[in-house]
Amino acid sequence: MATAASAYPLLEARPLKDTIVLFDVDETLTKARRTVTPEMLDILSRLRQQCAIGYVGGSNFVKQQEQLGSATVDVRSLFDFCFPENGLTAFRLGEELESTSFIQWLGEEKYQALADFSLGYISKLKLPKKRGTFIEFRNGMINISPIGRNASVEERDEYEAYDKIHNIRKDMVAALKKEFPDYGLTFSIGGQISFDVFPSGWDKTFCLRHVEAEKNITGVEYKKIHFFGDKCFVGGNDHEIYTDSRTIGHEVDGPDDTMKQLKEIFGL
Ligand code: M1P
Repeated sequence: MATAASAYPLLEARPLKDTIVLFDVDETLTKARRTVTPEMLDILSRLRQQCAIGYVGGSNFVKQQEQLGSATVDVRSLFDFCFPENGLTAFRLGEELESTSFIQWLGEEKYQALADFSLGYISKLKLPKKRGTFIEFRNGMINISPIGRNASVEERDEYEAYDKIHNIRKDMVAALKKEFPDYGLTFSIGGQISFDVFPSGWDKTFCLRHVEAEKNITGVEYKKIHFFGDKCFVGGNDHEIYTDSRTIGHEVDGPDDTMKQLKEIFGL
């Protein structure tokens, strides 16, 4: 699988070396859970000749490899910075950085109470369909899905429409907040069928520490940190980084809009 990034100037030699552009994944670089288009890859490649680029997604690395990479292309070769799970796992120029553990932070006992309550809550829900994997245990967070992560694309769409009417996830998040008020957790609805659970503060702004650390590695200080995302509203999983004082936020309405805005801003 291709991993080399040699087709691009060194970070310190890019024409806009004080600039980095970060992207959300679903509905920003790709349609939800779909693969990236050649057109998007082309525009990202041209942008990368000018400045550093990275993505920051809620999903884990495996899913981002599926969506942004391919069987022959390692996603880490396409971006200078890859930030799965909000940057709780991180790669710089293909190399893994120190990762941060959800279970170490929360502890086994509290985690089991949370998992047991969630599974009990889901067991009482009446939904059009239930599938499997109701809790996905990740490195830096857990992901809870009332229908289950094994749902097919069609089942996802059906669930999402049902959820919009019946507020399944919103109500479940409210119940979790009520049950565990002192856990210090954030519950973030970022996709179609699930919500992410992580310690408060471990939202997408978490990745900015890796971006800021570049000045200690190559001396490059990112003074302009652009962020493109679609869920920038309060409660959306792009909100914190979109409104952070360190970033220049751009709200998009799907991948086509991302490409349109990139062309306008960077003259690509
Ligand atoms: O990237 C947004 C979200 O994508 C997935 O959500 P869903 O499966 O509900 O569509 C998940 O990977 C979630 O963690 C992530 O935040």
